[in-house]
Amino acid sequence: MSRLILALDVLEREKALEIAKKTAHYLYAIKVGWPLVMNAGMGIVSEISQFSKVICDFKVADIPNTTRLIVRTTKKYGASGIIVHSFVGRDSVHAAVEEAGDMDVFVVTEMSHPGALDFMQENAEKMVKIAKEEGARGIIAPATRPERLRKIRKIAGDLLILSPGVGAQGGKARDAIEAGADYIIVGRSIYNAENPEKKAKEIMEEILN
Ligand code: NUP
Repeated sequence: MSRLILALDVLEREKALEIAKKTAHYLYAIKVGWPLVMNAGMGIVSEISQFSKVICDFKVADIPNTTRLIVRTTKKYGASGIIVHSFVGRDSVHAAVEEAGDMDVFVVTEMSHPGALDFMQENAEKMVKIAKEEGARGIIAPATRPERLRKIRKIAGDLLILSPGVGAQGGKARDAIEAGADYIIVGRSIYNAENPEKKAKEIMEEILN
């Protein structure tokens, strides 16, 4: 099975659907975030859900009640997963997992960009612990820092690790898999490629077991 997740951060509904349909058979899931939803509406989540798993990257960072409302609405549109922040605290992650039911919750730990060193890195292990103890399905950890990924893998137990930062941010897919990622998230390298389908196939093959 594919271990590749496409980050579909394009701004037009038609372009999003075209790339999604052409690449879906090489993917584990399609990740949809604010850039696409703000332009195409939440209906795009339902449309893509017809032929692919959709993970909504909403990086929810709010009080438990608001978190519940966002998670419930995301589920209503047919998403198979949602990404939430954990720096807001255990109660918000708890609310997300409880409200999600059979929808997967993925918790952000240390992010992939340089700014993650300002606050996130020193708290990453606590965030992994919260994800584990609150019953999340997985976590997000950086392909840009394989050594950190390796460390996080050691304490993550059964949690799935989804790893962004490959390609445009400088990380390498194979390195991230070797450091313990279960799935690789790739955006620009695929959707900006001349042939997104071919590129998705290439990366998918690179990270086959
Ligand atoms: O730590 C994170 N880093 C990251 O890049 C957590 C994320 N969710 N992302 C997302 O992954 C980011 O918002 C984008 O949707 C995708 C990476 O895209 P690209 O750098 O491959 O274009």
